[in-house]
Amino acid sequence: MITKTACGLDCYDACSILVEEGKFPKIKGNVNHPTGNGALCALLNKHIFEIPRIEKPRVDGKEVSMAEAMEAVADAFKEKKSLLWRGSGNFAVMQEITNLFMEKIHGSLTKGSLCDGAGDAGIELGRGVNRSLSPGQIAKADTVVVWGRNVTVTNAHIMPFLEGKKIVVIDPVRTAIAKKADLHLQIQPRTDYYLAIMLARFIFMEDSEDVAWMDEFAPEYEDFYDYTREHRIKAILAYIGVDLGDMGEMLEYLRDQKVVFLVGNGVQKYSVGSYALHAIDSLAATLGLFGKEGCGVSYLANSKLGMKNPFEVKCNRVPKATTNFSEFDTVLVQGGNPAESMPDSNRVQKELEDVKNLIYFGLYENVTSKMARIVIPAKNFFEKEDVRLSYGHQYVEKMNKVLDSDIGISEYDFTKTLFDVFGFEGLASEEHYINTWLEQCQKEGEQYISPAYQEVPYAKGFGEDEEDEFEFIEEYEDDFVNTKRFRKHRKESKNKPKDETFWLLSPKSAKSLNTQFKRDNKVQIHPEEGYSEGERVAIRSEHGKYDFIIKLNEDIRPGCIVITSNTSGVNYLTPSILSEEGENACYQEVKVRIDRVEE
Ligand SMILES: Nc1nc2c(c(=O)[nH]1)N[C@H]1C(S)=C(S)[C@@H](COP(=O)(O)OP(=O)(O)OC[C@H]3O[C@@H](n4cnc5c(=O)[nH]c(N)nc54)[C@H](O)[C@@H]3O)O[C@H]1N2
Ligand SMILES: Nc1nc2c(c(=O)[nH]1)N[C@H]1C(S)=C(S)[C@@H](COP(=O)(O)OP(=O)(O)OC[C@H]3O[C@@H](n4cnc5c(=O)[nH]c(N)nc54)[C@H](O)[C@@H]3O)O[C@H]1N2
Ligand code: SF4
Ligand SMILES: [Mo]
Repeated sequence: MITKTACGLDCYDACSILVEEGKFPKIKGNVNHPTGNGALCALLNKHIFEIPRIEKPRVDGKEVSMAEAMEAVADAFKEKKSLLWRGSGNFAVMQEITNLFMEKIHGSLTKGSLCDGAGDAGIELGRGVNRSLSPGQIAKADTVVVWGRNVTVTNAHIMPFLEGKKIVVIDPVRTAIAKKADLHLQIQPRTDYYLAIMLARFIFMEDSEDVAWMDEFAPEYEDFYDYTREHRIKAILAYIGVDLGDMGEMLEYLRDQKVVFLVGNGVQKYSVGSYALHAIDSLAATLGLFGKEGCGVSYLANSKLGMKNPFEVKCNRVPKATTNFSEFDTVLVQGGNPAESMPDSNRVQKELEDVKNLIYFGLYENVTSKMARIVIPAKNFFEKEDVRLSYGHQYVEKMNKVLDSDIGISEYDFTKTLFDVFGFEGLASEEHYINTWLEQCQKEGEQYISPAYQEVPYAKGFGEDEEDEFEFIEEYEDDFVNTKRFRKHRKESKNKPKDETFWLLSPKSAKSLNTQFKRDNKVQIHPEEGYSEGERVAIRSEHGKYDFIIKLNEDIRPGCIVITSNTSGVNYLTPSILSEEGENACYQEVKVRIDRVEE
């Protein structure tokens, strides 16, 4: 018999999966799914079944039964101050059911994000709500601008929708798609805001703006034009690392045609991340790219838009990216690995050490699980019922339990056990919650679709009720280049031939899902920086230091290094700060130095 489920990993694609039951169940992609092509990625084909699971619960280093471990969890939650810090190791909706218990004990949850929060905030400033642009619409574009998204690695199932299009890539790294693109602007990191503003200014200068559309939907465009003119062309183009020729070429791909900007996480891992998205949206509005077939800006969409969340609770919330764990007696880490995935590992690990009861609820051993007093193995997404929404497309999948396992406990059963021990009332059945999510969806035959889905988003207008105008960006203040730490780097390098600090880029890896699955130990750098393949180096920032092995790569922009997000130690280098909007982590708001290590 063949059963259906969907991939629960935090990924744009949210693939539908077919499972052939039997002694050795076989999994494969669902060819009949609107965005699937029958193939799954290496994470599912290989790594997920190779990595050893945590099989037995532990309390104070000793293996115990699940019942004993859950008793210890319940005792820990009798302390005064408790926090639930949930990661995105499993992206399905039932992860959030533990909120219901936290509300009952007046515990704390987190707000903000490690991931897409800054960009999301920038989109809301312009459009009011962050709607999904369907792959079907992307397929109708003439030009697709892949802007800070490493599509072949993180979003492989979008590739068939890009076939035959003119492709422009904006990325400091010559990624696989950049190599095949019609144009690649290998810009300096953290300059996307400027690039978008410059392009908008040029569009106005050559009268290519869409006046008819803006008169109706974005009437403040004269002010926006004035705003773009406050930006000096020559100095800014030099800062971005492009010239007038590049700009001219780029305009060829934007002018008088259907354009989609496929924007990823890369542009917004900064304090000013929201401005990058707001500026890109403002450029799109100048070109009249909203509310039309084959046009738009696609970012990680708000997958819960239009849905009533049964796990929405009123709790105190602390910022996720800068959580002070030591303020709590009990911390439940669920589906995450903050000791490695959060910025500023030195600070985070010290804080976690000070927590009296650190509970790790997850699948795999990692730095967080090793530090925990109580370890609860979870069931993986094949072993429980759930619902998968997607930030990359509009389709919603029911996730069925397709494998049996003696290992672990589901989030529903974990919550139910705690409700029972504490004598709390009001937890409905698992089926009730699953149905609550599914019943809100639109349906096309058997296929569930997000209730907020619109074939052509923003056709009537902006905001939740589609009655608002588009709001252009009108301010940008950037302290980073004027801060002490930045000046210090420049001063130190004054007497040397060149600036010896590097931008630290930490994109995703094809072999991992953040810190799940294969880990790495490399730093990638352009050969002209003078290091040798295999050489061990110490990389340091003002936040910490860690050793990595050099891997030469001509595709990296000089002045930058790449350490993928699955690399042990990368977050010793990153800062505990929040983005100006969206309370997001700022993994790339840092410059680093490289020291050779004598061996
Ligand atoms: N330097 C740098 N760091 C980054 C980033 C970056 O770009 N640069 N990216 C950031 C981003 S975008 C994200 S989203 C975060 C992700 O960071 P986290 O949310 O901390 O995710 P992971 O590190 O992948 O850890 C996920 C854990 O979830 C557990 N897990 C998996 N499935 C289940 C389940 O069904 N139930 C339970 N209970 N547990 C489960 C696994 O054991 C795994 O250890 O990392 C961030 N970290
Ligand atoms: N295989 C795999 N797939 C994944 C994940 C994974 O870990 N592994 N993680 C999932 C998660 S949690 C997320 S959030 C998504 C994110 O997936 P993406 O949106 O693709 O984000 P990243 O991989 O972080 O970075 C994307 C690109 O941005 C570029 N970049 C870096 N800095 C800048 C900049 O300043 N400007 C511009 N224009 N580009 C820049 C990088 O070089 C990189 O090519 O992927 C998901 N999919
Ligand atoms: S990780 Fe992404 S591409 Fe791979 S199977 Fe899951 S949803 Fe599909
Ligand atoms: Mo993410």
